Amino acid sequence: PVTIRRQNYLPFPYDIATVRLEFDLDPADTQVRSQLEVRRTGEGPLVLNGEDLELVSVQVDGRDWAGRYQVDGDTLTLDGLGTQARVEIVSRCRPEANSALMGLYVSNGVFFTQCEAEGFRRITWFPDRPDVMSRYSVVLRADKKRFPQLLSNGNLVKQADLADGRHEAHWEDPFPKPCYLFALVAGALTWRESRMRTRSGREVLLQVYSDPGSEGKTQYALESLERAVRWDERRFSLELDLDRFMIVAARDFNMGAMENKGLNIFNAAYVLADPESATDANFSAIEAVIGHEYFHNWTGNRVTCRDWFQLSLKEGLTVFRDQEFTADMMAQGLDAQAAASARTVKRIDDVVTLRAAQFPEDAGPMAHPIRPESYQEIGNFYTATVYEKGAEVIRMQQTLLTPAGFTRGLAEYFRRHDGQAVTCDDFVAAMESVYAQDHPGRDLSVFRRWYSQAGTPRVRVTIEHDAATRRCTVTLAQRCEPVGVERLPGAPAKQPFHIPFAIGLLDAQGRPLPLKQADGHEVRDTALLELTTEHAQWTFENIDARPVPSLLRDFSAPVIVEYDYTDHELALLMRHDGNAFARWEAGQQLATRVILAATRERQEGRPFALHRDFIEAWRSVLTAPGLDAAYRARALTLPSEKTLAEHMAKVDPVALAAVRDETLGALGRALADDWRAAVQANQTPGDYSPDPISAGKRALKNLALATLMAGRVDGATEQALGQYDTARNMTDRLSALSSLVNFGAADASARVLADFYERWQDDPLVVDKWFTLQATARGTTVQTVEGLMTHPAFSLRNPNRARSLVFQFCLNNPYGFHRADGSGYRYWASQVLALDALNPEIAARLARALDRWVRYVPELSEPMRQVLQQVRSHPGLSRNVTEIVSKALE
Ligand code: HT7
Ligand code: ZN
Repeated sequence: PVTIRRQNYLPFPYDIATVRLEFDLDPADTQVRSQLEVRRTGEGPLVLNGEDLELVSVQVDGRDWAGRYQVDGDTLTLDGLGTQARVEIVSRCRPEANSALMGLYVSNGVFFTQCEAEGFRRITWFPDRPDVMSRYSVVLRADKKRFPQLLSNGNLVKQADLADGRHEAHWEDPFPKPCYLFALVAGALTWRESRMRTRSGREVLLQVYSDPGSEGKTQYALESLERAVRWDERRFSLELDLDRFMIVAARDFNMGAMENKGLNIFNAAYVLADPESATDANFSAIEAVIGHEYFHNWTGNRVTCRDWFQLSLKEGLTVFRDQEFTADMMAQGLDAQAAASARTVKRIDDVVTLRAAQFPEDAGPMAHPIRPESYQEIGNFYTATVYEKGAEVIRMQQTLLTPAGFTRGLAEYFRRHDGQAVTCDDFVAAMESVYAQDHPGRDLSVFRRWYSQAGTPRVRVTIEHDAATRRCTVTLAQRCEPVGVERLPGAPAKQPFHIPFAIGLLDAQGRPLPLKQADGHEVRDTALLELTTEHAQWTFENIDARPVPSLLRDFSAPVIVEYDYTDHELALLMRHDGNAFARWEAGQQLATRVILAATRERQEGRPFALHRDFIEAWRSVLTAPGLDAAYRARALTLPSEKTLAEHMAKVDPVALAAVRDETLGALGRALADDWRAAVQANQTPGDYSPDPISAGKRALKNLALATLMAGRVDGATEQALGQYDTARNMTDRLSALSSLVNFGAADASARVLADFYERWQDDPLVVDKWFTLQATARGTTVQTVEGLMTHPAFSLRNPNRARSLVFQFCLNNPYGFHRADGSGYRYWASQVLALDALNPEIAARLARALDRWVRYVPELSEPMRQVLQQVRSHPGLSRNVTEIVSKALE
């Protein structure tokens, strides 16, 4: 496979000012006529990309160009062009046969496109790269009965009926864009719409399209879009620049959604919701993803990426923006204390995701900087690193500049680059211009290393206290092991990062100490230490006794902190830390310590016992006054197996999962009365609302129910069955079902599972939940999953369905997947290969399940290695999967 390198970037030697596309849509055989206005700006022939296309004709300035063009694999090369030329290409493609869901495809009888990253080349021949920006006009023609709605980017300028029952629509997008933002949708769709006035007074039309019959489920999506439009105006003074903004839900979609200019295409899972069929988590994901795609209109579309190495320019920044949007929406309308807690809850959720998905990636064979240096298949680089770590890198810039400074920096970025395709470095330069103004003599040169170096830095903290001088010295020392290609001979040595490290100090009673530095600089209770070298020291004055440090408050940098707390200190922080994030963190650290110690004991054959102090620490959180339910639920949730595994020298996933379950069960039994009280105190009678307070109550109540079930506590099964039967929203129904399936008796569990399917079999998004529950259930084996694959509702071709069963089993069922007989791994190999024949992008995501095989105990790592090798040697393997398994085996 060919490796593409960032350093080899060259500008495209032609401008393409306008693109006119005419589609004669037919599911079996679609014809595309493309007219390009081309102007030479550099050297060489015009080289266009195309994949799976049948070339019909090539003309230049109205003349047949036969003999002066060549097709070589996936490129079309045109020679002999003058300085200016009109190139016209006619080609054909087969949307119905497109199971990869890249380019033009048909889902549930509707035409959709997906062009990012390199899907436009499956629609027509074109320089398929983000730095070629053009104005598009599009004509769509199709049978009017089967495809009554014909949608594309921009404004609808003409519609007409044609002969033979066909009709056409003409669309013009006033904004130049790269081809990855092109979109069309054609089919029979229903829609919901609203009009709003932007803050400069323009009226805009907002529309959400979906399958006929689903119109009752699009209200939350439309309201979320309205909230997103308002938020971007308020927070960053960014206004919707179009007259019409459309969202369309697709049943078959490779990712979450796509930000095509004015015509966002969404996985239906992030559009459709009502209280009966969608959970609190679904509602919150809908708002977040709608926000995310809408925010791309400025961060991604108005200013786009020069090349795909810069992907985090738009993705990291837009994830940061959607995180801020969600935090603001959660805090909206609450008093100051509740608002602060709601923001902390959001921060905790984001950090949990980062630690579970990105930290392992950053330590494994696919480790890459947020701006990768090379790739074989760009589809493999839509990663937690580019997205989630990318967002952390933006957040650190906001921390260093302050929110007001960051807003000025973003305005400067748009002032410099609106309408351009730029690099991550251009973004940092705009931020740096503000940073340097506000901090004379300083710059972001060390900070830029976050873009070029991979791996999670570790920061070791040392505290020294001198009773005589009443001084406390804090030393921070950072290190970051080389990862991925950084380990290869000749790779440059790793340099220190610029780490904003927020810290507080508590006295022995847990009271915050005012932080006065030796240079006279005084802050109330949190100091932001900027570590830019391997190690550095800060001294605080007027401190009587050795304090307890509260470290990396609000997770001010994506690093791992090393500090040897005593159990007593962690318990103190859990009770008293004024920083709610650090308070949560203390509980997680204590739980991690307890579960890891018990796992070691189990491996040594000793019986499980949960220490009294830990139970009391958990009781204190469960019963402490003044904590809201959402926060309490997070603070009482044990760290996930994925996070715990990162702390083990060699991972024994079954032992770990068993000990985590036993810990949960022991907490259920020891604190049964308190959990029962939590169930009673957090009922949400009345009409369902997904607001964060109600969702928080449901989260705590359902955690309590699951914990009681895990502890096999008297009355828990009846409680769960009662909740399942009487629930008036999907959150409560599914939580009860999940507790029963995971911890209940087999007959009760089978009965409710059958009942659930019976009720919801006509709703694909709920059927996905039904498959997921079974895929992840304790007790599920490969045989169970293979049985479910023969269910009439199962199809590997639909990514949501494949994710709900196959992915969930391989990624989130430690007991079933990691069986010592290797059956889980053989199943993984068979599914990677089956998916690869249909949809390489999805197959490559499944392939990553064994990324970190070397981290497992030898009884598991060896069979993992064998199946990885088997997949790698499979003839005809896609570039996508080849890259993943080859890197895993390197
Ligand atoms: N920017 C979008 C990326 C995307 C995508 C990439 C590869 C294959 C299919 C895809 N669908 C969407 C999503 C986003 O981050 O907003
Ligand atoms: Zn995005």
